[in-house]
Amino acid sequence: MSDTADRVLNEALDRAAGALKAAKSVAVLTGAGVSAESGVPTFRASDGLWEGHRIEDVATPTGFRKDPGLVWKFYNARRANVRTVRPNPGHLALVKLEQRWGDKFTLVTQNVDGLHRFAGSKKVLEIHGSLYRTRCTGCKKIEDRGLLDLGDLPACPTCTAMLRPDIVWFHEALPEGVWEAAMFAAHEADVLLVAGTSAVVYPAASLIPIAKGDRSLKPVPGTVIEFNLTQTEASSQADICVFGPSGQTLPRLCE
Ligand code: BV8
Ligand code: ZN
Repeated sequence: MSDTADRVLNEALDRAAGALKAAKSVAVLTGAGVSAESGVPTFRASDGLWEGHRIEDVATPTGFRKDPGLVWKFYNARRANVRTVRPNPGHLALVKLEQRWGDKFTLVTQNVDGLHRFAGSKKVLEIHGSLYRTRCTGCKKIEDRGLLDLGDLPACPTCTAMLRPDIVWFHEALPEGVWEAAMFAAHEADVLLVAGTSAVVYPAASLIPIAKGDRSLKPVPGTVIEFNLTQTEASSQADICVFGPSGQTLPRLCE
């Protein structure tokens, strides 16, 4: 990395460490980028997950109704990929930060790969669901099924109706309670770390203005610190932007 880039990075990290030092409560919003260095493909990069599959076909209720076999093929492939990956130093750094702030630390993730839990994070709000869980289209039972291949049309062991991944698809509401907890954490946060997300998906991305107090009475606006490789929709709202791979930049906060 050039001297200038190095200096800019170190300055941003010093400012981020300073903001964190003064913070009584911290919230984090992560996206696919924090799992990229573990080998989990992101969504909107050139080799993104959506390549070869239109969102409508694999990540909407209509797509599932139309061709549940295709949707299960897509999700079984992602479950197979996640079986082979491990948390990276970015996930582990967030575990350390949680240990420092205890119950004043809330990790909100858009990721469904379970890597934050695998790394040891305790309080993880999975606002888009989880690859590990299935939900029955009949009796609505939600079960943790691990990552085994469930075949292309798995049936509910209780009522034999078709199972679906317990994932929030587009045009679906986020899980009751989980989303409210995420909004509360962002509202209460003195610092919101936004790591590895393009910040284009809503309502997840609205945690950023909520943390800043843009739309509600928040005594002191929260400080938003972005960790990404490049500029995103979050960058213009961030107080500090730390550009670099999160597997290298997040651990610097724990030094
Ligand atoms: C809903 C599950 C209503 C699938 C996903 C305004 C308000 C509310 C809704 C909307 C709105 N505007 C539009 C909408 C509709 C829609 C939406 O947001 N559309 C977008 C595309 C415009 N939202 C919805 O439909 C939501 N539901 O609104 O319901 C409702 C309400 C009540 C009752 C009924 C209905 C549901 C959204 C959830 C969709 N499901 N996932 C699955 O995972 O299989 S979203 C999907 O995108 C993933 O969850 C993913 O996590 C998420 C966001 O993507 P990112 O994580 O950011 O990944 P991406 O590839 O985009 O970016 C990666 C970033 O990492 C990049 O910036 C890259 O630079 C960076 N990076 C890469 N490597 C590294 C790195 N950074 C650091 N280090 C690295 N090494
Ligand atoms: Zn059932």
